[in-house]
Amino acid sequence: MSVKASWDIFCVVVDNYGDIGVTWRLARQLVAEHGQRVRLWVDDLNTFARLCPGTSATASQQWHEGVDVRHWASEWPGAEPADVVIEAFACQLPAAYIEAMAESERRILWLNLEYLSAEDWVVGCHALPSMQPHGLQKYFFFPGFEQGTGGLIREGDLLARREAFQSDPVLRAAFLQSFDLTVQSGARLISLFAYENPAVAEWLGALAADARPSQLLVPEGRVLGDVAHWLGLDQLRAGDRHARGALQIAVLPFMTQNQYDMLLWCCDFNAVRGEESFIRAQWAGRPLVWHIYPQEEDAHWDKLNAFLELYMRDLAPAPTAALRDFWRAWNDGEGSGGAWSAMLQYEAELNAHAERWTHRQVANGDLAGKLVFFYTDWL
Ligand code: TRH
Repeated sequence: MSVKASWDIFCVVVDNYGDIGVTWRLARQLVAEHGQRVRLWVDDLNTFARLCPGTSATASQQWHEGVDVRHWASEWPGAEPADVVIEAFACQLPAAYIEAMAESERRILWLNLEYLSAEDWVVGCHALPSMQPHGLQKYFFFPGFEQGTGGLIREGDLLARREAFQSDPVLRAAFLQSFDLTVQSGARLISLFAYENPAVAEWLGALAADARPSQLLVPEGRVLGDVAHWLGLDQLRAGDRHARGALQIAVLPFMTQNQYDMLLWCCDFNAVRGEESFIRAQWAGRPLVWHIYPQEEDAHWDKLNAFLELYMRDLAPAPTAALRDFWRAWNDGEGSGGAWSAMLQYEAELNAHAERWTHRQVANGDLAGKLVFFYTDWL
């Protein structure tokens, strides 16, 4: 049985949506499924408001879905530390807060929630403590894809909701209709969420030239410039529709996290990026490609290859090679058209594999559950 505790989650929005996307989802789940009391400290409420419409960009305190959301202003207002303190992605806690943790008579668990990686050292480093000033200890909590890691964020009812949605064409049609979309008979539905990516143009060319029609759904974001350029346009915005050959393109508004899940569930193939959308696409049980966040000195390639190694462990050699080629082309900008067409030969295997992978990940447990268990065990 889990203890009911108070949690402080600290999030600095470095750029994009991943940092707040992960912490907001985790905060909600700790409240909804584990009955925990959660404060989420966010330094950038404007970015938060994009994910959570209805949010005030100026309020120092507000409640959303049972989470006490605090603006983490540059001047620290002072606060009694919670029982469990999570600094997300190595953000720096306020010095006064750390002092208050050290002075507290309660035992306070301090965790750094790390970025997601499939590299093999993660299992060895997960949950290790490190000594901090004032005699405090901090534990490094690593999400991951294997037993012995912190798992992935997954809501308890997610798979059931996803399966109900995917098995009911009426739900899919209604969701798409809410964006004024109808699926053309026989068309392949694809979502696209990526950074600026030179691989996009060749890939769009392959889709336009394909015998089977495709409908590409692109929520507003950084990749739109590449799509516009390929179409010969200066810019694109939500609501725009274009067609070239067998390809129809629809630009959608940036949506809520729940809507974005449904978009992923609707599609036959999902192009995702970063960390959070990458995980959500895995829960969709459909083939995907990952535009990994580029890091200095190409460190992201190690992460990408480590994931592919794990993901393809029980996949036959031919689809393995085809998938690897397409992921490489997608991330290094060249050869995406040919690699896409080659990969389509293995569509059936890759579909079945995506579903198998989802269930393998479910068997690893989930991040929020593992955090709560870790705290209960630590007490
Ligand atoms: O926005 P990102 O590129 O975030 C990245 C990564 O997290 C990366 O690891 C980190 O280092 C960097 O930021 C600073 O991609 P990510 O992680 O997929 O986050 C996107 C979030 O946006 C995710 O929660 C899904 C959500 N989303 C919506 O809610 N609506 C939408 O329409 C779309 C396209 C995404």
